Amino acid sequence: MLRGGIIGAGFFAANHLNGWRMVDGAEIAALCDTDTGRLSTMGDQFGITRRYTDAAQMLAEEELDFVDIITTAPSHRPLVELAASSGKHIICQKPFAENLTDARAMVAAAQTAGKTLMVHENFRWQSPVRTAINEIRAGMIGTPFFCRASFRSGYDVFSGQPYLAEGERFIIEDLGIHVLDIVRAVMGDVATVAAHTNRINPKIRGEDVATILLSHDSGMSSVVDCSYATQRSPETFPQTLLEVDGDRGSLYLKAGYRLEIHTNGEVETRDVSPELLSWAERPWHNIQESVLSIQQHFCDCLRDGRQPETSGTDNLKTLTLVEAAYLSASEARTVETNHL
Ligand code: NAD
Ligand code: 89V
Repeated sequence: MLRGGIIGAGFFAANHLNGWRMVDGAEIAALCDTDTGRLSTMGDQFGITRRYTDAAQMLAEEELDFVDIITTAPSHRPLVELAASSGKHIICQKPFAENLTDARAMVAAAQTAGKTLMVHENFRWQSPVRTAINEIRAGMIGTPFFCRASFRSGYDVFSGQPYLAEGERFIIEDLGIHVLDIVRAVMGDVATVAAHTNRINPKIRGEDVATILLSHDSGMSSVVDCSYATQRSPETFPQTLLEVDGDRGSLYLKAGYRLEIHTNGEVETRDVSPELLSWAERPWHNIQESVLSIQQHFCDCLRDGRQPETSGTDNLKTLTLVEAAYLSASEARTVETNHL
């Protein structure tokens, strides 16, 4: 049984703790947060008695195989470097880092330590999205030549995560990052990025609308469009909708978790709704189920000696798309990813 320590007991941490309870092959032995109130609330809720306000002390005193970092981005680099130098395997929440320099240093730290580093980039593990990815990878629609990945919502994310309203960057860094990662999983790596952004909600600092055109290494193209300023009924938060054209058919992940595969003049329709786990609640159940799936993937990879799909090294490519999108939007030009 792998023994893990959690760093960060804030808004999203309960989902990780609930997930870990269901993972085969791991348990959480200790919890750390600099905020004593959050530490005791979360520790009591999940019956974790080994509690720390200092991550270095937790790593020194506990016999841990891995750490699960659930803090916001500014603390990721020091915590990943600390965990790597303490000889632990690492999971780090997205956004992996505030910039590519930090992210590359974090990957290097884990490599030097010989430890596995996975970014908790969970949207490609949402079961509806995963079904779509698997069907495409299995060749159901042939070779894909176009993908549109769309996330448009008016859901109030700021009440649970007030920091999202405060940063200079918002939707691309927090949400677009997930959608860009899904597109990488479907269409492969990206050569150029052209983005346009807007801020519609006057109460926040960053951009809440982004439209991004990607040109892939394969020569094919994708569009990522995301918005937290869209009033729609029914509200689709937190669904990513997909439209993928291939040379032998097309695939649609539509609102309400409806998957359609169009081939040979026929349409196959499936309900691919995520499971409502016992501890989950709508509409977050889609995300909550994916937390468990990516945690299980991490344990399976450690057991089998494989790299996780969203390893630190892999995630550098997703983070590069985020940086490229901001650069493109600010300078109104197309950005080549290999120049970043
Ligand atoms: P939060 O601010 O509510 O919680 C973070 C906690 O970390 C706080 O309690 C804070 O005191 C603690 N902390 C910060 N630095 C620390 C340190 N050095 N040592 C110990 N504790 C420290 O944030 P959140 O909303 O829980 O988000 C955490 C991360 O999860 C963010 O990066 C966010 O983007 C990500 N997130 C991911 C998803 C997803 O689906 N993947 C969903 C929501 C949030
Ligand atoms: O998944 C996330 O990273 C969340 C949210 C869905 C609200 O964007 O921050």
